Amino acid sequence: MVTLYGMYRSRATRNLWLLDELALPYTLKPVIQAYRLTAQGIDPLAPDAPLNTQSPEFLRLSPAGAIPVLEDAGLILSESLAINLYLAKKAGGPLAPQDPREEALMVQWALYGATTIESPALEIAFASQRGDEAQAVIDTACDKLMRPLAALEAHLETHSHMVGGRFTVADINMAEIVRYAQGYAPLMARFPRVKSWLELCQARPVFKKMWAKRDAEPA
Ligand SMILES: N[C@@H](CCC(=O)N[C@@H](CS)C(=O)NCC(=O)O)C(=O)O
Repeated sequence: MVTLYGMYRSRATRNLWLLDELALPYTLKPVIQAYRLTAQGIDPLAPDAPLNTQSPEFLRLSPAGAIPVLEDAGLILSESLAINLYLAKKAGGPLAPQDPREEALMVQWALYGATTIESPALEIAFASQRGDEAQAVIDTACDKLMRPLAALEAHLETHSHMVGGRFTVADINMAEIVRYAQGYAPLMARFPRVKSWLELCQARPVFKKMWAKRDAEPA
């Protein structure tokens, strides 16, 4: 059985969503972000602090000090998108690449999402939780997102899904990246195909179940 280290309130959601879609058995070992403990006034290195991204025990597993991390029979894998591509291939089936061409496209979209969309989308997610000065941050992030979201919109004009004409790990990876900007309606309104593809992905029962568990986790 694989072990996933992380929290629902982290990028581990993309792995938890996929694991449940694949019906792969797993253990979720809670590891909280150190900065969240600090924000609660808890020293992440205190002997009684919960296992966190700066705990020596966790850093021995993954020196990058970030969640999620996957452990599978001696394989230690970080990077949430790489974890998902690995899990899909391990399980096989319709969510996995069927051949090297599909795999290449899935890697392409994961890298595109990670390098062009994720950071500005996260800026929107974080800024939306803040106060007055946030609009300037959101506007700058939206500017950065225009080109990559237009590329995604153009792709979805001629494709029902990211790869292979069916729901795959590539949809989960991209949906979980674009989700960070989803709350900013004026941006999403400019990309109607992206918006409806994302909503379709999130209408899946497995996503909804995963999201309910995320909501149940303390903020
Ligand atoms: N590119 C990495 C990013 C991992 C990452 O930054 N994770 C955050 C939580 S979503 C984290 O663990 N931060 C811990 C910290 O900064 O202390 C991935 O996709 O897995």
